[in-house]
Amino acid sequence: KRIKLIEVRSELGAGTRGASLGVDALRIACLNKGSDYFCRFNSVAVPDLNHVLFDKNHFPYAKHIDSVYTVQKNIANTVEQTLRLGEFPLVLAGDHSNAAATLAGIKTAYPHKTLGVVWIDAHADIHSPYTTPSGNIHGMPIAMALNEDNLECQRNVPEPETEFFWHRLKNLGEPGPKLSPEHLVYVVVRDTEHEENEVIKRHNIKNFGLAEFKEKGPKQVAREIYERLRYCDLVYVSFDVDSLDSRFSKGTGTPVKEGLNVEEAIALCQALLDNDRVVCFEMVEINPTLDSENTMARNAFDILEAATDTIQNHLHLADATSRQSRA
Ligand code: DIR
Ligand code: MN
Ligand code: MN
Ligand code: MN
Repeated sequence: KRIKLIEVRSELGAGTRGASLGVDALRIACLNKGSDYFCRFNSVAVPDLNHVLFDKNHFPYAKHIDSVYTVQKNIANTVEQTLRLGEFPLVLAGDHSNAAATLAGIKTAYPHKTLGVVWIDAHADIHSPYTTPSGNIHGMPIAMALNEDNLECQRNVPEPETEFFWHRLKNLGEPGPKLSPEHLVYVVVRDTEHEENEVIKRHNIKNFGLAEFKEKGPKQVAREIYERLRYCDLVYVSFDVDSLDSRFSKGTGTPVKEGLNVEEAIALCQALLDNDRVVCFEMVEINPTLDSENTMARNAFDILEAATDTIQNHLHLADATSRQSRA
């Protein structure tokens, strides 16, 4: 079984421009560190529609949602095909809205399996067009996956065209929810709005906050996450680089203080990815236009490389075991 890199340069869902350059910033960090990382894996690029950022935005409560929908269909198909070919999709994406499509692709490849999600992020990304304060779709992928409008906390009245595309996005791939709330675990979420807090409370979604993370350490946190996800057949780990403390993540659209340091992020990813049920890993929101010396991407690349090593060791072990049982 091999890793396949899926590169998604869409930044339509972000509020700040530049996340489309994140994948290439990682590639430059790789070259400058003298690593052969990007030579070791096959990669495929999903088309982006970033040119529409120069057009008028017609959807104030879900900016460029028509184009986001087109991009997401392609991502979901690519992830699904990668899994069907027996490869491990490792997604490197611009803004985090794309993660909803990754999830839809996994669910389409495995419609009868129960999916668990580990969301490592400063943000809960659980807004809908009815609650968003910004209209930025990167704040909405978890709501898409849960099929959650959170009308209890409605503050916007989106126009019918927005509702049309929102409905389509929630039903991407297999119609209906891709995920149930008890199979979602947040790590270091710390910058949420009132509407998000309400829906998190209503569904009783667990967040391992920074204090709990520091107290327990990455290994114990990973153990407790897998204890919570024990009924899930498959696990998907999504890593937003703003989970890092803003001292190490200046080059992201919405940095937040009091987050992980690079060593903690590496240890957490290693502990989580050292597991047979993980079917996909993703890294998002690197924006090299916001820092100097490519610091964000250099930090992110160290995490990516460590995470990938863990995944690869695991895939090799699984291959060896299946060879043994065939023999
Ligand atoms: C905020 C920020 N909750 C919003 N979200 C971010 O605009 O919806 N998500 N930055 O990554
Ligand atoms: Mn338009
Ligand atoms: Mn995010
Ligand atoms: Mn975030």
